[in-house]
Amino acid sequence: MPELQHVASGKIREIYSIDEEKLLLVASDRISTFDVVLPTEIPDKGRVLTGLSGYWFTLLGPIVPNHMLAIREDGRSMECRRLEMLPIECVVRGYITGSGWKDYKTTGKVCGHRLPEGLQESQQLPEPIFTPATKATSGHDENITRDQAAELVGHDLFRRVEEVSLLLYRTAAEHALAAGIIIADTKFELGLDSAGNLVLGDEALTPDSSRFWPGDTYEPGRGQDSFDKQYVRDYCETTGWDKTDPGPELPDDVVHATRAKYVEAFERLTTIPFPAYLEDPSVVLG
Ligand code: Q0T
Repeated sequence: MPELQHVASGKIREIYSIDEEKLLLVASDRISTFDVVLPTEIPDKGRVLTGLSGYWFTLLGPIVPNHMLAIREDGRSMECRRLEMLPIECVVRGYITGSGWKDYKTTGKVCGHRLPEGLQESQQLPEPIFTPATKATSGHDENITRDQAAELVGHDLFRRVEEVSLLLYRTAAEHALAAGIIIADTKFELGLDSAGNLVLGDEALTPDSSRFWPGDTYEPGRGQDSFDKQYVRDYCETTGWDKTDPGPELPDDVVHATRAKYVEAFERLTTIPFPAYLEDPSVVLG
């Protein structure tokens, strides 16, 4: 993207400035596991994630407006409205896993939510919970209480952010479950536009911003297989890698099986053949 000014880098994505009002979000084919970006890319992963985000933005647009303006011909770049991003990560959990499971086991609570006793790892919660986190500049986001989040964004806005996040998650998780995918949890990033409207930004409901589990093998009481990264994790566990940077190169069979899982997630959730997306990315925009 030589003509555009680079604004920010994530592990997987890059942001460029288009003009005063617009940004370009570019999703690479990089993949991370155990928090390390691997030296091997997964072909088309960035296109799958951009297409899925575009699909969800379209489907969920009636719940809350979003920053998407267009998906470019390359299928991996989304033109977006610039927003004033809120200083919290809007995490919703429908199942108890990850840092939520860790916090529950030690305190019986997650972000100030008192949960029933006797939950098993990966169990579905009685209802989804909003579990905000701070945006760590380096390292891991830290869970905060709803009261702390309300102090950070203001109490009135907090109530709207929580309500919108829960409704987005419920709607998407129900859609995904019908397609055989459990969205165990997800992270939204919300912002305000120049008129002060709450707007959904970032990527939404992708396997990089959520935990996707295969529905057919779900079983509480243990950690679940990852829908997208299971072959990568399993391979990495065979190598003796110590989970510090740099990670191992992936063999071709793992790359191809993993690409197929991303494409499968796209096709199950959207019911659009992935080649049709490659031909014309606007197919996800309704
Ligand atoms: C942002 C203004 O996605 C991020 O970093 C990955 C490289 C975090 N981030 C988001 C913004 C957005 C969006 N999305 C927006 N619409 N307007 N800023 C900046 N960093």
